[in-house]
Amino acid sequence: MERTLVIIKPDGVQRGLIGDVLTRFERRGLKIVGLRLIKVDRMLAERHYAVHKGKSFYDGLVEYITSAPVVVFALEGPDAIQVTRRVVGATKSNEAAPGTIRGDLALTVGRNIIHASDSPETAAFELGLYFGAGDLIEYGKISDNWVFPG
Ligand code: IDP
Ligand code: MG
Repeated sequence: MERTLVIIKPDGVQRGLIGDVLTRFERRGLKIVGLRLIKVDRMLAERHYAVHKGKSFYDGLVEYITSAPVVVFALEGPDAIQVTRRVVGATKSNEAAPGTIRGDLALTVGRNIIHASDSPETAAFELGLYFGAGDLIEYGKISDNWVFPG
C-alpha cells in the first residue's frame, strides 16, 4: 500500500472541476484518506516547489498556486503514487493523453489543473507539508476486497 498527495490547483477549483477530479480517483479504486480546502500561502508554496527554484516558471508557479483556494487530498492504494500520476497525465497538458485529467480538462502547462507526488520520497515530504500526524484516517471500505483482494 502507498499513499500520495494530490492538489486540485486554483484553476481546477475555479472551473468547478473538484467533483470530476475526485470522481476519477474514487472510481479507479483509490481511497481518499485525507481531504481539505485551503489557501496555500507563499511560505508553503515555496517549500512545496523548492525543487523548481531558479527555473524560468518558478515565480509564476508560486503566484498561480497561491492565487485562490485549492483542494488537497491524500490517496491510498496499491501503487497509488504511479497510478495517480498516470491518471493525472503529462505535465504539458497539450501533450497529455485523452482519458487523463490533464488530457481531458486542461490545455496548457501553466494551468494544468492538478498536482500529484512523483515518487515515494516526494509523497512522504508532500503529505507532511499538507497534513498533520493525526489528519490522515485509516479506515476500511466495503469495496476494499473487490478492488484489491487478499
Ligand atoms: P508535474 O506537476 O507534472 O509534476 P513539474 O515538472 O514537477 O510537473 O512542474 C511543476 C509544475 O510547474 C507543473 O505542474 C506546472 O504547473 C508548472 N510548470 C512546469 N513547467 C512549466 C513551464 O514550462 N511553464 C509554466 N509552468 C510550468
Ligand atoms: Mg512535479
